[in-house]
Amino acid sequence: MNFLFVFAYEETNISQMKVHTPPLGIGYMAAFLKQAGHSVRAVDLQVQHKQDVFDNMDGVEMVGISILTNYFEHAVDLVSELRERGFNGKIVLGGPHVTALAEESLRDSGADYACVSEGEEVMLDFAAGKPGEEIPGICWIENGEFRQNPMRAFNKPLDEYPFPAIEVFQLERYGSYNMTLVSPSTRDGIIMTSRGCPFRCDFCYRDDINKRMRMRSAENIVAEIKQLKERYGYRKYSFIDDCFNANIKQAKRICQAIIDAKLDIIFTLPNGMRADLVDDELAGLMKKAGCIGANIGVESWDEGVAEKMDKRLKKDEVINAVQLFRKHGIICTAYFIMGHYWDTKESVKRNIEAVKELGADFFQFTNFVPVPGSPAYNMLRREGLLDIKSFREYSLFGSKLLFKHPILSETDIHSSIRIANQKAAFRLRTLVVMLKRPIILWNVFRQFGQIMALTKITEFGRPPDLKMSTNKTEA
Ligand code: B12
Repeated sequence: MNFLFVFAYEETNISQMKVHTPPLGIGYMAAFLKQAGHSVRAVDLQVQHKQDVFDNMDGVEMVGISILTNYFEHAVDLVSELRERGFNGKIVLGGPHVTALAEESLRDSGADYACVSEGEEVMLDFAAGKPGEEIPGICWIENGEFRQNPMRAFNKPLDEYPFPAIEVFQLERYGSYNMTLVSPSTRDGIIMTSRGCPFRCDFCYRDDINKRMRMRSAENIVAEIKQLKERYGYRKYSFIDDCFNANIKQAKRICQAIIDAKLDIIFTLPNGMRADLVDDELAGLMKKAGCIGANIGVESWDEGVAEKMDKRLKKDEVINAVQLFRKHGIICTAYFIMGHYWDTKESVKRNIEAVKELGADFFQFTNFVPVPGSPAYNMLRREGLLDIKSFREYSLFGSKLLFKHPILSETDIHSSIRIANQKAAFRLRTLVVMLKRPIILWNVFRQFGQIMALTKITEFGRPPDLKMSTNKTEA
């Protein structure tokens, strides 16, 4: 069969900065299909124009669209345009947003099928000619009724999966996750060493399958890196697991295998690691294996709020992890969420104080967005507290307040983010880190405009102490 996959994105937003990386979900599905002898094309709208979709429709029998929440409405537009242009093959939607909101996704888009959770085996079933109505993991609308087949079991070991077929993408158009740590021309090799996460943080998307963690063997990961190196010459890698060190022994095994194989790579861990699962041995092995940057998901500097978010981290554990990364020379960024439903004026102030107390190399403060498929989203929806007019409003940076916060207003949250980011940017530590690593200094200089816009640090004018308003009418 002939398949075309599309990664939904905002047409007007095609980045000149090369910060995007190839979507591995499509890469994996393409690998399964190609292995079974089918023809697969892909258009990634992060780096390509929508016209490329229409130009690639020749002979296509099924279109699969991969969707994250904030690009859902772009996917809806694409479905309509495909139909208007006369495509009458099946259109199947998938990805985290669709898994979380399958019925709404089908009703709002008019697509034929929605895939819940992972799509590799689902697509093989389609390719084998099975009707969607008989495929486990598939949903559809029939006579106005939402119908859903049972979930799949996903028992196949990850080591038996083919490596993602990234050749379906225009690889020269991509860049690196870590624009500040590497030279502008760097392209990342993207690796998923595991699927799923055993933790239950309430702001994070989870489906029934990825509550369970599945791991690849260290040997299998090394083999993929070797292949990427040989074929594409990547030297820098991003391991984009939900949580790289969710299993600390496995994280050590992977680093050790990279060291033993003398791969001579560098890598970063863009997603939040667990601070309570970092020890001296792991930080040392990470460094030896080539890790240049690691991020820690702190989320709140108020242990009570961290507990309510189900993050359950102690400040001591975070400080310890940061010190270990610093000791071993790994650049460490701490992620914080501002304006979580559980945040109070005091907890937000505490987050700002973390800049002084934690001593991470960099900080990233972003506003809380209730992500469909996360426990927080489900809770807010149940309680009737969501205030979402369009999924286009979803963005970690400068997003609208998408729910009724009992205490904080949108302005409170945005100004606290601004203050925190200002404090984080203008520190001796930042200066020292930049002076020690000229590439960081150069990147900051190069991207000054974007960084300013992102952190809104140009918008001074508010006193440095937080003057919060109360939003009692909305409570
Ligand atoms: C890399 C990544 C990104 C990358 C690009 C996405 C990409 N390349 O796929 C970037 C940086 C763009 C990104 C952005 C965002 N991300 Co992100 N990201 C990820 C991350 C870490 C890995 C994605 C990945 O490669 N997964 C591995 C592959 C194998 O899984 P997959 O992509 O889900 O695909 C499988 C299934 O979903 C399904 N599938 C997917 N597409 C399709 C299509 C069809 C037709 C079918 C049948 C099946 C199918 O089958 C695939 C194979 O099994 C995930 C976490 C995770 N573990 O997935 C978060 C994740 C996808 N991101 C998430 C979020 C929330 C975001 C943001 C929207 C955050 C925000 N609110 O701003 C931002 C958008 C930022 C912005 N302002 O633009 C959530 C998604 C929740 C949601 N409801 O959409 C996740 C799940 C993190 C989390 N646990 O909360 N992200």
